[in-house]
Amino acid sequence: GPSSESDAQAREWLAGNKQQFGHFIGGGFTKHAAKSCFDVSEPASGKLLAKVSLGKKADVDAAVRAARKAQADWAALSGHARARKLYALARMIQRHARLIAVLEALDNGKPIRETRDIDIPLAARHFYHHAGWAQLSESQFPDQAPVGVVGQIIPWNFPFLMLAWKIAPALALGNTVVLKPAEYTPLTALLFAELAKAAGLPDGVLNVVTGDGSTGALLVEHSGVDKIAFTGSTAVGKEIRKVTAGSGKSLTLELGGKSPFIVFDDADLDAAVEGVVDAIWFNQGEVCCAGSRILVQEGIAEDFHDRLRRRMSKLRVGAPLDKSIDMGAVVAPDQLKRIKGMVEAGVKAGAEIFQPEIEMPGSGCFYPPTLMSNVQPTAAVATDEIFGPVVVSMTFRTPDEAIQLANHTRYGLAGSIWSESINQALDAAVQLEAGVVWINTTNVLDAAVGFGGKKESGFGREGGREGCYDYLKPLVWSKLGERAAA
Ligand code: TXE
Repeated sequence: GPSSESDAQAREWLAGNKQQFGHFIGGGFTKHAAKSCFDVSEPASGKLLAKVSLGKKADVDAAVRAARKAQADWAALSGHARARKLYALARMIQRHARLIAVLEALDNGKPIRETRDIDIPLAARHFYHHAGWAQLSESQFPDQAPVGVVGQIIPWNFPFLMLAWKIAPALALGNTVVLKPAEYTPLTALLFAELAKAAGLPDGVLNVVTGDGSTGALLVEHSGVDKIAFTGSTAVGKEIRKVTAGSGKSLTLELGGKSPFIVFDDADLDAAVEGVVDAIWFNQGEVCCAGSRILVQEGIAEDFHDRLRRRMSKLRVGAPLDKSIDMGAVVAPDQLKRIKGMVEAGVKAGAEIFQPEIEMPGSGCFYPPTLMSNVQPTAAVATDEIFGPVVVSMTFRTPDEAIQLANHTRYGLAGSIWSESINQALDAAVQLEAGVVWINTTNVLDAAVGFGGKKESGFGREGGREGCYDYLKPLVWSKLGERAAA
């Protein structure tokens, strides 16, 4: 109907590729590996979208070789010349925004409204922003050189945006890339490779090898890779750190979170309720910096929960291409099972559960918006990342207790504070152990601001000047002073 975005263009692109893909290496697609491939399906319907090749050692070798071959020439370009290529990529994304947005919604299950208004425009912005850094690279980083060949491994929650976060700074500063997208959602990365070629990106500067964790592990172990940039689970991040330790490879990790969402008794409660909607029901809660742990001051807890439950009853869950929905499907049956299991364990451990009586699609990977209150701070639902549309809520009495509870986590990615008192909010903000703290807002990200974690949420920054340094290494160590003294 008229309220649904058309999928015709995306289906046409898939059909044009016979719904079969090889890897993108050295400027072109390799032959589809029919004997070693995996299915990529729509989580909302279970329908097959494409068969995608499972990267083996020979594929990773070929991609790393292509990236190595291209690196010296790419780095030797002037910053201005590289900037022109990044601007071309940004414009290419804008020109094909609708196709990318629809393909992303089909592959991931998230609402078209979000891919159209958030994921894809932010990805374009990331390339524009980093074109600026390329332009300024000689003047801003005169004593730095590119790291070299970078292996980048990304998750499935923001497939296209994470691709932009990884690729844009790497290319801007003269590195070449082998990207390994997540097995659930490799399609927009393959489309991007095709668009990058059309935008005139030199062969080998960007290579995409599809596959699962075994393909990612091959990239991590590869001796021809100078740096690994990983976004994903803390468990895999720890494994990658072990494998790369002592190898000389640079490493940045952006891992999980269990970010606190603190509501003080002087907060604007309706604004805070809207904040929760953004914090945990945006992208079905599959957000590393999701505000998944509400800490609400005792005196207002009942009122706050009442308002929140009323708001939850107005959320709409449905097909990704329906423009009127708030939440789509979670990414895959495995993830749905995982969410269900964690919630059931939480209920067994004594939590109270609220799920609104809203219309839900009859089949597909859908899970309702869920509030769990009366949660013990030590319960698994309170300590472990659920990565779904489930928020837990606990109460506190004093600001000190709020900080203690907030920091009582192995993670440290983000935090959100709601209060009408600037002193109270700032006092709390500086005490939170988190890479980013928002006051009276949440999930605000920008290409110009370094994003990253503390504690088990990882290290390294993406975005802005800080993010640039993670794709550079010192070029010269000047001994001039010493010589002059001698
Ligand atoms: O993540 P994985 P999964 C969390 C979230 C989620 C859970 C499991 O809690 O429920 O992790 O998701 C590649 N060497 N997050 O299993 O496995 C893999 O192919 C190299 C939070 O999907 O970490 C994919 O490309 N690579 C998170 C990527 O790593 C390996 C986003 C992420 O997959 C590998 C995703 C290995 N040994 C999940 N094993 C966030 N912070 O945003 C897997 N991969």
